[in-house]
Amino acid sequence: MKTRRISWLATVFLSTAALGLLVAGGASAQQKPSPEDLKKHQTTPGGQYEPSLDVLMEKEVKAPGAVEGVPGLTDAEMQRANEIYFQRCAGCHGVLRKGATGKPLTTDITRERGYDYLAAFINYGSPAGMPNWGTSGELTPEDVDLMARYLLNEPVAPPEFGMPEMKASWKLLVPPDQRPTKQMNDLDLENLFSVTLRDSGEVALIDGNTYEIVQVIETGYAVHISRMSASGRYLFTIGRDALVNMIDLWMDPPQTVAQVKIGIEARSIETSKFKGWEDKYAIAGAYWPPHYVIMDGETLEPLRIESTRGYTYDTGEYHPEPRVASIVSSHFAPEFVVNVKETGLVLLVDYTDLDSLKVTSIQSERFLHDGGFDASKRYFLVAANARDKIVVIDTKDRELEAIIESQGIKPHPGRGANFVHPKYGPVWVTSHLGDETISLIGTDPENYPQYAWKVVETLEGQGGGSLFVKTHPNSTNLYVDTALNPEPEIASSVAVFDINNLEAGYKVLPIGEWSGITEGQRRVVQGEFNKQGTEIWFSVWNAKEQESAIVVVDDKTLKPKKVIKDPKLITPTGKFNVFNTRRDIY
Ligand code: DHE
Repeated sequence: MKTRRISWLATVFLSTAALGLLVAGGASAQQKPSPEDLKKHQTTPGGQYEPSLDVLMEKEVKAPGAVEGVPGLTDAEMQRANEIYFQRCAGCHGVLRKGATGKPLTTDITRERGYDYLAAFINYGSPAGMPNWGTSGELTPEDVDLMARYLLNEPVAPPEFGMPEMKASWKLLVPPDQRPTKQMNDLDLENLFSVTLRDSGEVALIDGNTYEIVQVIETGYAVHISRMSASGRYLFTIGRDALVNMIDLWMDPPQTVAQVKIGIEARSIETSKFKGWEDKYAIAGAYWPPHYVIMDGETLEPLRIESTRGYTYDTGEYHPEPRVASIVSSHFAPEFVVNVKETGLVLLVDYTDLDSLKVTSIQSERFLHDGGFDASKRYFLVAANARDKIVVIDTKDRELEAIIESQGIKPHPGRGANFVHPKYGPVWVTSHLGDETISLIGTDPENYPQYAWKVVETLEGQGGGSLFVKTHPNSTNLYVDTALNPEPEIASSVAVFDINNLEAGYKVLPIGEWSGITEGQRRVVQGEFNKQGTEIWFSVWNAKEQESAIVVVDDKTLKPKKVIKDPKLITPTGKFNVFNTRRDIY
């Protein structure tokens, strides 16, 4: 069953605390920790949200050669262990097992620790962040045994994917000279929504006025995000399998005009937006291989690949696989802002001359993930989530502006939310995966210098497991989802704050209940406003074979206005309104 794939591997593997717990006082490595200690080992929502390398996990592998003193694996065991590793472990410990947010698991380390130690660790986890895979029931005792043996063998290096492979995958389905010269359909394109149908490998284009599904378009697997060209004509999607689709919204009906695969695992896509460079280029970032690729904005022809392999900003250690996380397009310079997770570098990639690429590399903080602009679109705020920090980049002066403690555990803003606070002026908001904190950060150094780049206020939300916050310039509400909260009621509802009366706390909108769906987990995720800012859409995200829906909420009355249901609406997750996405309004 291919349902939601959120890996449960977390941070530190060989922590001293856990080592002490397992071997202290000569206790056997497999000795069961006390019930008190076991509680500390349980995984939190913050620890659950780690990359799952779904494409690499399906790669065919063979049993490793025999090594003296190391337990062997059959071909079938190797295949199964590799799947588990890429789904649950690689997000933290790295594709090559050389460490990322988690510690390295190379054979020099694992063989020294030995089978018993590894099996106990996988079974019980550690209070420092390693999930309790065995005792939580996520892995069977057989799987725990298998993974301990797998880790004693050499890792399998996944294939590289360079220009020859990209070029071979590139399909120009409708060349620019065969495309329409004006909009051929009568859709209100600015109020169209591109909705990820995660597990069916499609996006649905939904009319924001009539709520009708206009078109379902085949894409890569589990599209992560949709982004718009500056002109608003082309829609770009990126699948987890790194397949980029370029959809021409002027065609009747809208359809894919070009495709290219830019790697093996990917999450981000963006287009050039600076004046004079509109629609000229697209850029996509990959998790594997670790690189970004600049493409022609009309054809998707890959033009330039740049590797992100290199040195961590702080310790200067070589990192073989720094993943590309979020990418945004500067409005103040002809540059892309590329966030590299493991090295903690923010790259300002100047796209004016692709032959002599100029890249400004800003040292910031490690494990950069998602983020968005402030309301002026000058400052880009991005979560360094494993360090509980928000990094602020000034895209006008092209430098680091600030690094702020987010005041909660594991900030996860999506693109964040901007509003004018009655006391602190313009603020940008993030919620957190690890706890209920919602942090408001002052973003106007000119008019409110005393509040700029400070957490000026924190709100208490429904709980941890929050992924996305949202508001709109025409709204006075701030919406906070809690899609990954372990409590079904919290995961299927949304908290809404009145921006002009934040002290009053939040109201709960029971979106899952409003959807009328009674089966499944009903995770309610990612609010997205319509163009006018009068209604907000939430996905009710169920497993693939269960019913899902989109619930449209009236922003004034906070009542449900429409429930969009359709057999084609399979596992809807992210929704991207053309106008808001194109203008970076959130
Ligand atoms: Fe996302 C944004 C990575 C899991 C839905 N997600 C992003 C971005 C990154 C990212 C780097 C920012 C892209 C940009 O702005 O250029 N996401 C990851 C992961 O590594 C992670 C933790 C695990 C994984 O294996 O992918 C992960 N993400 C998820 C989910 O489980 C979600 C809920 C459903 C899914 O598709 O798997 C999910 N991520 C989203 C959405 C956005 C996003 C909807 C864009 C939100 C927005 O409003 O901009």
